[in-house]
Parts: sequence; C-alpha cells; structure tokens
Amino acid sequence: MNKFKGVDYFNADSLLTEDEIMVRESVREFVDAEIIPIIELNYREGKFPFELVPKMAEIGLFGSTLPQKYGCAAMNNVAYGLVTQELERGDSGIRSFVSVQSALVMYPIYAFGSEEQKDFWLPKLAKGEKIGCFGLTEPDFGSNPSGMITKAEKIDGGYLLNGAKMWITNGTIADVAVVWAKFNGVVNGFLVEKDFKGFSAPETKGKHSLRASVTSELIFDNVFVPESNILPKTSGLKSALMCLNQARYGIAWGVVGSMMACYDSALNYAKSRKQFSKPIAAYQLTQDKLVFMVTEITKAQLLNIQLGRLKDQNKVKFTQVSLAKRNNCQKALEIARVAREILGANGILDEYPVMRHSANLESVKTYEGTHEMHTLILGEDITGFAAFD
Ligand code: TGC
Ligand code: FAD
Repeated sequence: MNKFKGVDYFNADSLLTEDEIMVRESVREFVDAEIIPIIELNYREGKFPFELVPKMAEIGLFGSTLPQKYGCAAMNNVAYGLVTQELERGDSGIRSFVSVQSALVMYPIYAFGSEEQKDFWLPKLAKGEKIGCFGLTEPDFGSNPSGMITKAEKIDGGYLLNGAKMWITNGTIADVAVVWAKFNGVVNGFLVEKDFKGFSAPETKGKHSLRASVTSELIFDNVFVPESNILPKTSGLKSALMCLNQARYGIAWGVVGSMMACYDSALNYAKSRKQFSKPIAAYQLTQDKLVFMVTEITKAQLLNIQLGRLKDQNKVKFTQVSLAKRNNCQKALEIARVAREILGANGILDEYPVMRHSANLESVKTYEGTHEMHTLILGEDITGFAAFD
C-alpha cells in the first residue's frame, strides 16, 4: 500500500507553525504504525483496541490542550485539531475515544471541578490509567437534553442518583462517568465512579457503525454520590453545552481525516483500475468525483484552521463550531459515499477503508448534535428566531 502523504491542495501547511506540523507528523506516523494495521480486524470483531490506550497516553494525546502540571501536553487548539484529524484518518472510533477522554471528561473536570478533583483525576486520565465517559443523552432525550429525567436528591453526605443514560461512548470501560442530572430542577455535573453501588453500564450491541468503539447504557439505581463528587462550578445545562463545543471542535477536524482516507483510497484505486481502454481516473465522470472530494477537503481544512485560530484567541462562538461540525460531517459522508462508488464492488470490502469510514460517519453526523440541530442553532443565530419547538 502507498504511504499516505497528506492532502494539501492549497498549501494550507503554510498556515501552520513548525510545532503544529511536527505534532501532525508524529500522530500520522502513530496512526500508520499502530492503528491502520489492526483496525479492520477490530472493526470486524466489534472490539475497541484497548492496547492503544497506554500508547496514546505516552505521546500526550489525552487532554492535550490542558496544562502540563496535570501531565498534559498544553498544545494549542490547532495542534489538537490536527491530532483528531490524524486519528480519525485511522478510525472515527479511536478519535471518539480521545474526544471523550479529553473534551468530555478531562475538560469538565478542569473547567468545573474542585482543586482536589483536578489533582486526583487529571493526571490519571492523562496517563490513560483511568478512563472516562460523558453521560448526557437519555433514551427519551437526545437532541433536547434539557428535558432529561435523571435526577439527584440531597441526602446526608451527598446525593442519591436515579435515571438512565443511553448511547454513551466508553461507558462500559470507564472508571469515571461525568453524569448530567437535575438537582432541584437545575442540571448539575456528577462524577460517578464505576464501583458505586447501584451503578451499571451494559454495552450496546448490534451496531453497524463505530464498531471499534464501546457504546453503552448507564443505569443509576439509587446510586449514592458523595458530596465531594459533584462538580462544584457547573451552572446548569450551559456547562454541559460548553463541553460539547470542545468535542464538536475536535469532530470538525477529525472528519477531515476520514475525508482524506477515502479520497486517498479512491484516487489510488482510480489510477490503477482499468476499464474499457483506460484507467478509470482518465474518465471525466471519475475526475468530477475526485475534484469534488479535493475541493471539499480543501474548504474544510481552511475552515478548521481559522476556527482553531479563533479558539486559540478565545474569540470563537459556539455557533461557528456548529457550522464547522455540520458542514464537515455532511461533506465527509458525501465523500465516503462517492469514494465507494469509485471503488465499485471492491468498495464494500474491508480491504479498503471507505465503507468503514462511511458507516462510522453516520454516527459522527448524529452525535454531538445532529445535522438538523446545528442547522437550527445556526438558523437562530442568523435570524434571531429559535425554531427548535
Ligand atoms: P438554550 O436555551 O438554547 O441554551 C441554554 C443556554 O446555553 C447557551 N448555549 C450554549 N453555550 C455554550 N455552548 C453551546 N454550544 C451552547 N448552546 C446553547 C445558550 O446561549 C443559553 O445561554 P443563556 O445565557 O441565554 O442561558 O438551550 P436548549 O435547552 O433550548 O438547547 C438548545 C440545543 C438544542 C442547541 C442544545 O440542547 C443542543 O445542542 N442539543 C444537541 C444535543 C447534543 O449535542 N448532544 C450531544 C451529547 S454528547 C455526545 O454526543 C458525545 S459523542 C462522543 C464521541 O465523540 O464519541
Ligand atoms: P433524536 O433527538 O430523537 O432525533 C431523531 C431525529 O429527529 C434526528 O434526525 C434529529 O435531527 C431530528 N430532530 C429532533 N428534533 C428536531 C427538531 N426540533 N426539528 C427537526 N428535526 C429534529 N451521547 C452522550 O451523552 N454521550 C456520549 O458519549 C454519546 N456517544 C454516542 C455514540 C454513538 C455511537 C451515538 C450514535 C450517539 C452517541 N451519543 C452520546 C448520543 C448522541 O448525542 C445522540 O444520539 C444525538 O444527540 C441525537 O439524539 P437521538 O439519537 O436521541 O435523536
């Protein structure tokens, strides 16, 4: 197989610093050496490759934008985006693991936790010694988390938690769950540890998408959560939504990795596959498809770099994150489907990565706010009218 050389039609690398390029190259090598060779088998068997966790920790991929005093890499947001891009070129499930650990577990502990919680959890999560998950979605409340019914009641020394969460990445393998529940009608964050009595996290089976990622239910049956495990600095649902911005940002970059993998596979195939008198790359209809792909990759790359620069300057609006997540997921899915067309029947085989990316992207387009939710978020921003209800 040809070594992946990147896709950079507009010299977007000239917009990156040497350090950012170095981070990308090292994660690219990691993906080529550690993920690509094993991922198809894990996907086929529906297994998360656990052995990658210490290796990813070793190269600083968990909580990588957080301060060094917690054992994190303190990289900027553009470098972090390049990390998720390269990981998702390997597989969306691996990028999901890193997104959840970093953006949805370490970030809320860092932003809303007590000093004791930060000192205890962040170094362990950075080293991959502990794994986390994030429970917001419920069986009956997905796009509209404000309706959640999981609730906490105050009792002596802490809280009693009752309810259920669904579709939770890493749930079954997590040591700690960041759980969002209503206390006196207001959404609060709680750290639920895996051995708390009354807490269980059965795995969701039968997925056709993200098969190399663990997805679970979280069940809380009178779970006692000590006072020391409430995240003290949360302020309602908005705090949970702030975590989503971090994860949506990583997804906007990540899916460019899927786009690149599909484009690269389709381009190589089209140049070598002959039908009638020529390679299929020599036919105008195939060229139209390849040009569509490289155009959308280029647009997404430039969008992401500007989004990252705004984020690094603390100037990014959550609606801008929505625009990037919405656009890039949609275009990634379109690219994966067009790549599959170019590969013909071979496109359905796991000898090539495109069908796996295509199936993964169905989830990626849905989680962290569906395409429609981001349309409504943007619609409200530009018109002033909320159209959710
Ligand atoms: P709404 O009244 O619109 O907002 C409440 C307050 O929050 C503010 N806000 C945000 N702030 C920061 N970041 C955001 N993204 C924000 N979105 C809204 C808003 O301005 C308001 O502030 P204030 O000061 O005026 O009070 O709240 P709502 O209940 O009507 O909800 C709106 C809606 C639909 C946008 C929101 O609920 C939503 O985003 N729904 C989508 C749900 C979602 O994305 N779930 C993701 C679950 S986690 C997941 O999928 C992980 S996948 C992990 C993996 O990678 O494997
Ligand atoms: P619904 O909200 O029921 O929506 C169904 C359809 O209706 C969608 O097309 C939606 O866009 C549309 N719709 C809803 N409301 C409107 C409206 N007002 N106007 C127009 N259309 C509308 N959640 C977590 O909390 N933590 C996780 O770690 C996590 N990981 C996930 C991993 C996977 C593999 C998947 C698939 C999901 C994960 N999720 C997680 C859940 C994810 O965030 C939700 O699936 C998502 O928010 C959508 O919720 P829903 O599936 O309940 O769909």
